[in-house]
Amino acid sequence: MATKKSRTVDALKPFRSDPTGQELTTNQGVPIADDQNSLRAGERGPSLLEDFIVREKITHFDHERIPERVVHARGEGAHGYFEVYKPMSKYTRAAFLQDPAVRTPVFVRFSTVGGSRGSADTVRDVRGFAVKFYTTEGNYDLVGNNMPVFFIQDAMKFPDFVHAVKPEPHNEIPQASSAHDTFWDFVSLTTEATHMVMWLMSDRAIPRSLRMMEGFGVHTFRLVNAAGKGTFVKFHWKPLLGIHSLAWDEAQKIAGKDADFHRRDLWEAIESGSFPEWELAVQLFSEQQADTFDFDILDPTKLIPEELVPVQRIGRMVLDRNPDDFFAETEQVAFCAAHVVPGIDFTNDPLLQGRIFSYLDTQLSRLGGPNFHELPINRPRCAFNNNQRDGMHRQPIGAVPVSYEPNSINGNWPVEVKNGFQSYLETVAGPKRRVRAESFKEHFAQAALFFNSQTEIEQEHTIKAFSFELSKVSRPEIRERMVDVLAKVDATLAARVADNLGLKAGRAKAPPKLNSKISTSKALSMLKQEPGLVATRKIAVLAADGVDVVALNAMRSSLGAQGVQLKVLAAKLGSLKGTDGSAVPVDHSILTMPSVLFDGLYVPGGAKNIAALSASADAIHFVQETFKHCKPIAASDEGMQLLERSHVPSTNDEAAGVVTGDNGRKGLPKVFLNAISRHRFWEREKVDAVPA
Ligand code: HDE
Repeated sequence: MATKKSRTVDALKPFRSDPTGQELTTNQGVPIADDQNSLRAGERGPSLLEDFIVREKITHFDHERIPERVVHARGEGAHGYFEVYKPMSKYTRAAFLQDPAVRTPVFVRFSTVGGSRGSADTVRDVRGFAVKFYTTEGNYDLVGNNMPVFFIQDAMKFPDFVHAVKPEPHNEIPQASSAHDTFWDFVSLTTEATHMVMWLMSDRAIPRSLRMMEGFGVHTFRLVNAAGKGTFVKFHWKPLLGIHSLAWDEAQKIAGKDADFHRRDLWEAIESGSFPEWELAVQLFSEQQADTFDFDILDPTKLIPEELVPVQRIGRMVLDRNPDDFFAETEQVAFCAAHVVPGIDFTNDPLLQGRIFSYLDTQLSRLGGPNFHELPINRPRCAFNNNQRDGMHRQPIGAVPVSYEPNSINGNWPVEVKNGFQSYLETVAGPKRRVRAESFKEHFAQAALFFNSQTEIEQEHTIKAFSFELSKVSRPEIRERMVDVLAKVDATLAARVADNLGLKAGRAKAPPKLNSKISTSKALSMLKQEPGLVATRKIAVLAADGVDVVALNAMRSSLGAQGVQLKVLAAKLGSLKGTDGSAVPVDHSILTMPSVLFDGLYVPGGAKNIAALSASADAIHFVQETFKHCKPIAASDEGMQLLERSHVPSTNDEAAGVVTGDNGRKGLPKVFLNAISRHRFWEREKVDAVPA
C-alpha cells in the first residue's frame, strides 16, 4: 500500500511558456510557413474557407475577452512574499504564521471598485487590496480594501449598492464615479452607509500610490489555535512608505494625462528594485472584550478604534516581482473570501457570510467553469487531491480508476486528514428570521468619530468632496436628503455643504450625541501619521540650454542617495547644453509629462536657462500647478526668478514647502529632502492668487 507523501510549498512550479528559439505553429503544432497572407483563389481573388490557419488565428482572437469582474474590474497585480516576525501559535495554528524563517509566496491584486477594466486609476473610489498567500496548508486569501469599513451591513444589499454606484442604467454615465444621482439616492436612504461615505469623501479615496495606502480585512475574523481556542482578529496592512494622497484637482487631471498612473507607478517601482513593503498587523481581542464595546464587532460598518484594541505588527510582505503576463496572472487570479486555512475562521458578520458564497460563484461565469483553481496563478503550491472530476477545461489526467470515497480499489486514497480544517466550535441557536440586529442600528457615531479625528485640512477636503459630488446630483431632493444625513454627523459639515449646494444652512440640525467613549482616534487621520520613506518620489527639473549643471548635479546626488528620482524636463527630447558646456540628457518632454505626474519641482539657475523658461507658458503653468497642488518646490539662484514670473512666492519658506537660495546655500538639497518627506503643504490651498 502507498504511504502518505508530504505537502510542500512549490511542489508545483507555475507553468510558464517561452517561445524563444521555437518555431511558429498552429495550436495543433503544425508549422506555419506564412503568417502574413491568408489563402486565396488567385492573387486578387476571394479567401478560401479551407484556410484552417487563418480561421484558427481569428477564432482564437474573437474569444480573447472574458467577462470583466462585476466589481473591482480595474486592477493590477504583483508577486512577493510574506514573513511572520514570531510564532503566533498562542492564537492560531495557521502554518504560515509560525516560523519566521519561512517565506510564504503571495500574489497581490490592487483595484478600484466601480470602474470598468479600462477606467482611470486615480478616480475617487475605494481600493481593493487582495492578497493570496500560497501556504503549505493551502491558499489563504485576505480579500480586503484600503478602508476599514463597508457601505452596507448585509450581503442582501450588495447588488443594490453596486447597481447604485455603477454608471446609471439608461445611459451608462458616469464611468468610475460615484458623483451621480443613483449613488447618492441609495446612500442617503441607507444610512448605514454614512460612515463609509465619510471615508470615500476623504483623501483616502485618492491615494498618491497603491504603495502608499493601508489595507484592511474589514470584517472581524477569528484565529483558532491548536487547542481550538478562538480569538477575534481585525487585519491591517501598514505601508512603509506612509499613507499619502493626491489633491482632488490633481487626481482628475491625472485621469486624463495618464490613466495608468497607479499601475505604472507600481510596475516601475518593482522594476527598479524599490520593492513596496507592508507590515501585517492585527487587533486581537476576546469575546468578553467585544461585549464591552458600544458597537457590534459583527457590523462591518464599524471599526475598532486603536485606542480600544492596539494594533500589533506581526509580519511583513514585500512585492518583488511584476507579473509576466497580465491576463494569465492579474486577470485570471481568482480571490475568494472563502479561501481560509486551518487556524483562520469566519465570524457571523452577515456581509462576510454572503461573501463566502459569492466569490466562488462569480468565478464560474468569469473564468468559465469549476476548474479555475487549476490555472497556474490560482493553483495551491502544495499538493491538492480530492474526488472531484470533470467540468470545463479540466487539466490533470486522473491516473487512477476511482474517484469516490470509500474505495478499496485504490486503498481509499486520498485520505481524510485528522488534523485538517476544523470550524471553530461556536454554539449557535436561534429562530430562523430575516432580521437586522438591534446592535447594528446606530449609524452615525463612528461617522462622527472619523470626521472629528481629521485635521482641519482633511475636514476641508471632505467638505469639498461632498460639495463636488452632490453638485453633480441633478435631483434637488436627493441633495437635500443627504444634507439632512450629514447633519446627524456634524453640524458644520452639513452647514458648509448645504451652503455650497445653495441650500439653506438652517437644514443642519444640532450635532448628534455620540454614544462612543472615544471622541477622536489619531489613526484615522492620514496627516497625523509618520510620513514614511521618500524613496521613489519623483521630482521634476525644469530646464533649458544654459542650465546650472553644478547645482543640478549636487541636487541629483543628494536626492538620489535617498532614492528620490530627479527627471529633467525640457521643451524637446535630446540633450541640453549646461553652463559648463557639458551635455545634460533630457528625460522627458514637458509635452508628455505635466506637473501632476511628479511629487515636486526643482528649478536650477543659469541666466540663459531661466530666460528661456520665463518665456515659456508651459514652464510657468508647470510651476503654478505644482504650487497649487501643494508640492515641495526648490529653486536656486536665477531659478527663483521663474517662481516670481509665475506669481509663486519665491522667498525661502520651509514651513510652506518652498525652499530657495543663492549659490552659497549648500544645504538646499537637505532642506528640500525634508520638504519632500512632508509630501504636501496643504496650507497653501489658502493662497488663491495662483492660477492653474
Ligand atoms: Fe467583494 N467581490 N463583495 N468585497 N471584493 C468581488 O469577486 C462581494 C466586499 C473585494 O482583485 C467579486 O472575483 C459581495 C467587501 C475585492 O480579484 C465578487 C460582497 C470587501 C475584490 C464580490 C462584497 C470586498 C472583490 C467580483 C458583499 C472588502 C477584488 C469579482 C457581501 C473587505 C478581488 C470577483 C480581485 C471582488 C462580491 C463586499 C473586497 C462579485 C457579494 C466588504 C478586493 O465575488
